[in-house]
Amino acid sequence: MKLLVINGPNLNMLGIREPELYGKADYSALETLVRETCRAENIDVDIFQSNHEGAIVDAIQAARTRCDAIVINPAAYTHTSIAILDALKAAALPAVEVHISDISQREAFRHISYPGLACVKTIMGQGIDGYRQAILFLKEHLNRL
Ligand code: CA2
Repeated sequence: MKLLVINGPNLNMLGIREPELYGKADYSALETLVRETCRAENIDVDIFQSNHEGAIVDAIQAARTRCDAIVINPAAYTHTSIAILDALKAAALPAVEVHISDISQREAFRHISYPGLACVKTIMGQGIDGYRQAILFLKEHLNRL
C-alpha cells in the first residue's frame, strides 16, 4: 500500500502557537507519528506540506497513478478550496480528511469543508492522533474493497 499524507498551509507551524487549539506537538512530531504508524502497518508513505493551493492540487494529481490512498488536512483551504475538492474527485482515490481541532465547535466559517465532500471519512478533534486513526481506517478500507 502506498499512501500520500498532505498537510496544508501553516501546519508546519504546529507547536509554535495556539497549543490550546492544536496541542503541543510540533510538525516533526506529526511526521514521526505518521512514519511510525506506517512502518508498523507496512505502508509506504510520502508526507507533503505546502502553503500553496496549486501545489496541493499538483500533489493530488500526481498521486492519482502513484498512490492507493490519501490522508489530507487541507488546513484553511478546507473552508475555501473547490480546486482541492475537484482534484480529489479527479484522483478518485479513497481519501480521509483530518483536522487536529474540532472544526464543528469553532467559528461558523470552519463548519463547511469542500474537500471533505470527496472524502470517505472525516476525523476531527483528536489532535495529531487523528492522522494515525486515518491511516488505520484507510488500510482497513482498502482491504474491504
Ligand atoms: O484543525 C485543523 O487541523 C485545521 O485544519 C487547522 C487549520 C485551520 O485553518 C482549520 O480550520 C482547522 C490551521 C492550521 C494552522 O495551524 C497553526 C498551528 C500553529 C500556529 C499557527 C497555525
